[in-house]
Amino acid sequence: MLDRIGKNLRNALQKIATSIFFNTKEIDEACYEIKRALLEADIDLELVDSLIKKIKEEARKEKANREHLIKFIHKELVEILGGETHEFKLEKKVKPYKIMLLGLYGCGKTTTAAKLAFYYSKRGFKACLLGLDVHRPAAPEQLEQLAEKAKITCFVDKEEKNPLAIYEKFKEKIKKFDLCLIDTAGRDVLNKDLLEEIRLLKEVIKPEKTFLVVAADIGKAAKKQAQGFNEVGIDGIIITRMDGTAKGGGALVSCKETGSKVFFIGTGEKLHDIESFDPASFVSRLLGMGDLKTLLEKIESVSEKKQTERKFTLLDFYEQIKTMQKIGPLDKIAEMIPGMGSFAHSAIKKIPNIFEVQEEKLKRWRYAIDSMTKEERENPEIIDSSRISRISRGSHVSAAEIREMLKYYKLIKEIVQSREPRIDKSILQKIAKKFGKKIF
Ligand SMILES: Nc1nc2c(ncn2[C@@H]2O[C@H](COP(=O)(O)OP(=O)(O)O)[C@@H](O)[C@H]2O)c(=O)[nH]1
Ligand SMILES: [Mg+2]
Repeated sequence: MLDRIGKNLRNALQKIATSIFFNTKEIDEACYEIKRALLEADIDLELVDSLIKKIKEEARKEKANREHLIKFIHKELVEILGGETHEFKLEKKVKPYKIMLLGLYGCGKTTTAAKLAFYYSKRGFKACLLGLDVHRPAAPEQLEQLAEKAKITCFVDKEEKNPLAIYEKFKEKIKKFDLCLIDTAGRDVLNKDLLEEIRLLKEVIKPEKTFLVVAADIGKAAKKQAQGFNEVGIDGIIITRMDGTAKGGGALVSCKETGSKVFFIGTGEKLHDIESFDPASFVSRLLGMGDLKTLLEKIESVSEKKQTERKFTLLDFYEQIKTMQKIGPLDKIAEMIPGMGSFAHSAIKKIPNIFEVQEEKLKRWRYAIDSMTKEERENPEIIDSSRISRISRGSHVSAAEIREMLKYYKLIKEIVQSREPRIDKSILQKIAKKFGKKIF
């Protein structure tokens, strides 16, 4: 899922981010790729079409630009894949906190029970497993094996055929644990028999939470399952096998549509292949932008400021460099800088070390900035040799280093302020000349 849909979406966004002319043709091409990626992920055609329509409308708006559009696409994807940030929190007060897993045959209940027990035991909860799958002959052994690997206490009964009797048998023992993951039996299809069994189990055991487990491969069919199981009441969904199929997108969308939240996703067969699901960071990762949020916010604030005062102070510069250091790597940043066309982008990549300022150096720059007057910070152009000597004495930073910082400042200022008009060849040639590098 992540690999494929992510790659296709990333291509589309790259197109937008690095387009030289922000025109209809480029937007159409990007939209076509987004559409293809989402359909491949088994997301409903109608939904995809309405998203594409929204993107095109947004792109036509007067204030539209690359950053805005990328942010818009991100926001819309988050909305259809899960909406607001939500997190499942275990309450330590209830003991044992019982989580019951439901689902059809082969969806990953048993594996997920063990994964979750492992997940929470690593987070300081004393967890145990309770096997109530009396339908599959090998179910207790499978759970035991997984429990052994995870070093988790496991309660199973290989003879007993009544799940409630098994529960009664271990009821007292599980009270010693913070958390008990309950594995239940599935069926080939969702039928009355299964729903009755679950209803009964829920009534007697009264689990704190009941999660439906679905495999990502079923794509948009997850909707029907989520609706069906909701008859007995579910508190959330876990989607497994997100690693093996592109259809996870469809599964996520369908779950969202039923009003159930997806709390975890399974991303492999191993015990640690489970992660808590947060729509916003999931989409950011999908789009290959580790910290898209921070970066976009930064761009936004810089752009807003520019519109009102069109000033770029040394402190802005300092913050910019710091953000770039945090976000890295360079090529990703370059794509996101306002006004950075693909031409400028590829040229910037050829200038080594512009943004790779060392932590130590950055500290000394800060000392120098702190030794300046307010006027100097806001209008670094006025800093001449005598001012440099004074700042150097006051901050114990060498004059050469202050000069170097001012050189960087001018460069970044040029890039940041060149949004309208965009960076063109002449600016890059100027930059190249300053740094004595041949980049063309
Ligand atoms: N690749 C992958 N395989 C998984 C994942 N979760 C479960 N499986 C596999 O799916 C198969 C069925 O899982 P199982 O837990 O036995 O399903 P159950 O019948 O619902 O209990 C097993 O081979 C698991 O190893 C996952 O997140 N990724
Ligand atoms: Mg099982």
